Amino acid sequence: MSDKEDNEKPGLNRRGFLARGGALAGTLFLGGCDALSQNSTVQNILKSADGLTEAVQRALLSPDALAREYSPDEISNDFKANGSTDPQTPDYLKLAENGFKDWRLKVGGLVETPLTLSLDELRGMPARSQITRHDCVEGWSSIGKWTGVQLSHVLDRAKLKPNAKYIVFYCYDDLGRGGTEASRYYESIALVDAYHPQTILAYEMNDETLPIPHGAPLRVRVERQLGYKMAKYIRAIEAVESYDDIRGGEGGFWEDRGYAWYAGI
Ligand SMILES: Nc1nc2c(c(=O)[nH]1)N[C@H]1C(S)=C(S)[C@@H](COP(=O)(O)O)O[C@H]1N2
Ligand SMILES: [Mo]
Repeated sequence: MSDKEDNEKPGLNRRGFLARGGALAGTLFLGGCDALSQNSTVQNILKSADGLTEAVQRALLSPDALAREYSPDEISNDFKANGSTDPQTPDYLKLAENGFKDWRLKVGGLVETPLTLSLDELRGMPARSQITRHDCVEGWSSIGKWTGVQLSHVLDRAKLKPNAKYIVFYCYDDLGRGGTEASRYYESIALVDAYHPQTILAYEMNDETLPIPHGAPLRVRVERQLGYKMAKYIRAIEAVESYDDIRGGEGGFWEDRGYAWYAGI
């Protein structure tokens, strides 16, 4: 665990929370002479400092916990497709026309080795499958099986620079209908989520090639997060130190329109 969670969002800065917890505990122990620790108020505070330590540990450990995985018979028959389901941008249509043979994933930003990967190259990397539940903020859920390469493999191949803190996904669909780069879908996640074992770049859904409504040719699955974090129609991945200067500055298409950046579940 590093500064991955140091995401500068009010109320969500686990590091800040830890720092404050440590300072509080330190103050109490420094003042902890016998007479003081007999005092019931002080005892209660000491107890709550224990609770605080536990809360800090939970807060620090929980990002690594796995999302529940389901059995094949629990897969939804009609997994809902949401948001963009049929991108009409000219570059996307051209790629779709020949089954995404010319599609390439660009991996850049704060990396030692920028990459350009074809679907075959991604399929040639170690694959992971998982059956998980997708929860959309709009209030629906569906269970599906996803197969792809762990994002950590791709990032390790590109070798992140030490100052990289977030991974940004740029998509082909112009959900904002602005007709420009700026109105296309994008998302960002912290490194702790990017390196989570269930965070995969999926090219298959339910054992079939990922269909267009669900993000062909490649979408990310970030299983501990709400649906809008899981960018579909990915075209590029960028490692950045901050997303303040990207588009609306809030770290994602929906975030720029008021959604929370951290959508952990
Ligand atoms: N590029 C892109 N990614 C996207 C969206 C989108 O509109 N465009 N919608 C998001 C939302 S709100 C949800 S719930 C999921 C929907 O994924 P699905 O269509 O596979 O159900 O994709 C997310 N990723
Ligand atoms: Mo969603």
